[in-house]
Amino acid sequence: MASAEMPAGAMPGPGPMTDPAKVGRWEVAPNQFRNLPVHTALLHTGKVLAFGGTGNDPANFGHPRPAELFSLADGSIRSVDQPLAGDVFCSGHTLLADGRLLVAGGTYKYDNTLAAGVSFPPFSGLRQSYLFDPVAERWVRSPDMADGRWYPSLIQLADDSVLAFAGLTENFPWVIESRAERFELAGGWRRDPSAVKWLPLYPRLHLTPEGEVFYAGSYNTHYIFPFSLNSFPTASLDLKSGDWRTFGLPNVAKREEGTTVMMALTPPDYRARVLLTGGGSPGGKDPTAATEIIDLSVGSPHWRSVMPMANARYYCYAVMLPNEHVLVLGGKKGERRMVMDPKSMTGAQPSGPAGPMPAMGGAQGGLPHDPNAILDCELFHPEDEEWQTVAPMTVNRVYHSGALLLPDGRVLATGSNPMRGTNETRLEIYSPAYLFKGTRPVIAEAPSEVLHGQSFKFASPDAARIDQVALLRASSTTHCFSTEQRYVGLTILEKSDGEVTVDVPKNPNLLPPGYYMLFALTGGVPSVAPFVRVRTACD
Ligand SMILES: [Cu+2]
Repeated sequence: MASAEMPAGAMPGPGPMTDPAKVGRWEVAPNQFRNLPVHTALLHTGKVLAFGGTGNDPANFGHPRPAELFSLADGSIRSVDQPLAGDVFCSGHTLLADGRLLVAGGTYKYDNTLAAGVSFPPFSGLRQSYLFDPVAERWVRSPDMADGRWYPSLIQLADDSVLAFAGLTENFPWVIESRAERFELAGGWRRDPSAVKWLPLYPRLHLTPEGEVFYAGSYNTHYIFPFSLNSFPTASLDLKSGDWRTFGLPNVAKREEGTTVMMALTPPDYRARVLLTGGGSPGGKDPTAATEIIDLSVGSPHWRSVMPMANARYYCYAVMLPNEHVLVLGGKKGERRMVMDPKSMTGAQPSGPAGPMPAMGGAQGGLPHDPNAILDCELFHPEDEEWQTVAPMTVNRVYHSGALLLPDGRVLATGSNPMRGTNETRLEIYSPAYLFKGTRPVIAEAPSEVLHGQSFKFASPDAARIDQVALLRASSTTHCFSTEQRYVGLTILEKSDGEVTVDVPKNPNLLPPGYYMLFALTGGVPSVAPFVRVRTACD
């Protein structure tokens, strides 16, 4: 019998680890970036912006590499051929209410030398800031910050102002900046006296429904002198009073290069819970699988240990999915520094398909596999607080990588920079199991803008079957986290023939203004999401 006619039963069927309806499936995209995508953002125009400035390569200093745009519609990638005056490598960023990306800080100088042979700290921070306009697809320079910031976190607040926290400053003594600065489109940057605190580099920050800025106990502090790890307990800033409430260290406190995410905020109570997982101690020692949840809706919030991941991960990403599950991907166990020693590799991976020649120096695309890199991905199920191992990636994602939810319900993984000048430029896209479970509901038509505190209707031929509706924030990410990733469930008020009516929460701290993906689900299977702009009635 010719193999083409072989009955299905004669072949081994898909096992639990290969059945896409159970574990999903990864696919490497046909095109790849030219430059290292240290920073990525999902734009409401259906493109992913990727940029890395000098991309951790001092050879590029003085001529940072251009940003690139990956089109979700046709998979093409093009450069934004617009040189910037400053180096946005290791900047902070967040999307604004109008869909522009605010980028601030970055690299002012590589490899500072304090004394002969002593390099400390290795970087100093840029004061510049930029806005990327997704419609014009151009950068516009914004006013400078008062302080340089290398590894800052930017967080958008309910009024569309942005706070920049932490970062190494421009000049000696390069202290980790304790003063936050606030950005407003109308007035640029000013120091914010209500937000003073020593925070580690790239503090994982989340805006709570109560309007507080919550520091979730993970960071990227390679250099904690003169501060000890114990100086950075989990804490929450009341923006009105300027007071920080501290909640102590996580149960496993060494969380460098770990990740945090605000879990799904769902009606009626929209309880705020933050998930913390992965990380380790500086240099990649003590990688952990430990996972903890803090419930910010209770009187005395505290970290509660839950089931650990199957893999310890130093560098990893958490991506909120439309069915409330959290996908964790990437990272590695073992030391942070990876030697690109052929003897330590387990066979070369196929390099990416033919395309434009990569432009940066050093090894490109198709990097060999580091045996310490974790290819298996894991899904956290919030209903029983258990992890499920799902389909493995084929491309390593370690330092300077990224991951974003896409409006079609898939997840994009980008970047990886195991050592200077060695750049992973392939993109790999995950289709979760829910895309292999039958017909997806369809949103035929939705409003382009909705208002806080008002209901709206969207058209769907599947209206009667829709049992879950959620807004997921279009977000930007770098260095293992995103301050703006957010899942806000909507109450279904009415389902009629071909139409669903839902309620938009009134509270802009719960639902900060900006672009969201509107997902409708039936039995956990999501639609493709149109972008919807959430506005406050008076903005
Ligand atoms: Cu970095």
